[in-house]
Amino acid sequence: MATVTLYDFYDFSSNDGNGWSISGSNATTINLSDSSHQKTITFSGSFTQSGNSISGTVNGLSLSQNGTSIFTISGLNLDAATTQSKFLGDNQAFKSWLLSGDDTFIVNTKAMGGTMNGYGGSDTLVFAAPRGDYAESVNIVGPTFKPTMGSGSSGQLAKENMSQIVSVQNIETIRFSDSAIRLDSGGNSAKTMEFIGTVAPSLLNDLAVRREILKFFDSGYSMESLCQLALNAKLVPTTNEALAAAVFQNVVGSAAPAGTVKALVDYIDTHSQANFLATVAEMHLNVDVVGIAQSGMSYAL
Ligand SMILES: [Ca+2]
Repeated sequence: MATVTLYDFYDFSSNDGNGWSISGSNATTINLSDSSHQKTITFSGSFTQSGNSISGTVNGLSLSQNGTSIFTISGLNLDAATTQSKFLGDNQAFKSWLLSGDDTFIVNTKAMGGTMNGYGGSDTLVFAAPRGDYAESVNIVGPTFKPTMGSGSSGQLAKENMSQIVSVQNIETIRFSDSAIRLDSGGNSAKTMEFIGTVAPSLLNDLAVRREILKFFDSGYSMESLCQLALNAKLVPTTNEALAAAVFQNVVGSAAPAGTVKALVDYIDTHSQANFLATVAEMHLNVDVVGIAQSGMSYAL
């Protein structure tokens, strides 16, 4: 679980080239320079060096170019010998390994452009300003947002005060100072909207409710187990007839005909109230899951 602070744009899918050599080291720092002596990578931690072999622990990593910091990574806890071996191997495989956990990427520059790749884990890209500050320049459905979020968690984000487009890959959450967007389309964001749409559709646009429901799915609740929780808390009627009528009204938007209520009650009798709720939710009758897949789901912090 690393925290990456970007002082300039850096594409973690890129290749830094080879020819790195140690330019200085002590018990807490190892500096490496590339063959052109323009880039410096600094590993920080606690180290013991014996010839070319390094042992100990890596806690941080930073890259600078011509004396200007590009990024720093903190929060690492890596075996130094393994890190050395990975670093000397394939360049991209090293970054994929380094960023395989749940990482936070803090944007501390306007010089963003290109691809942000979070690799494995659940990764968050953080912008410093409130979402409202970006309302005219970053709008998830507007002209300056490039709505090409495909399946999974890829997409593009453009800011007016960033002249270039930021593409994200393997980034699950984009966070502003006051709200966030979850990009894991088909995952917990869609389930959150399906659940609210079934249980309390008047709250679909409540960003704080979305946050609270999302927490349940993020912590491992299934749709059916969360529906059971809603029943236990009496968020929905608990007699079969009233439940069937209420859920039909919620997802269809009009009262259910008597025959339909009877058919739904028959379903509940042979399954369960929670199973009925979950089954209806996963039909996403009143939730645009395609739109969520394309644009993500906004929620409150
Ligand atoms: Ca990651």
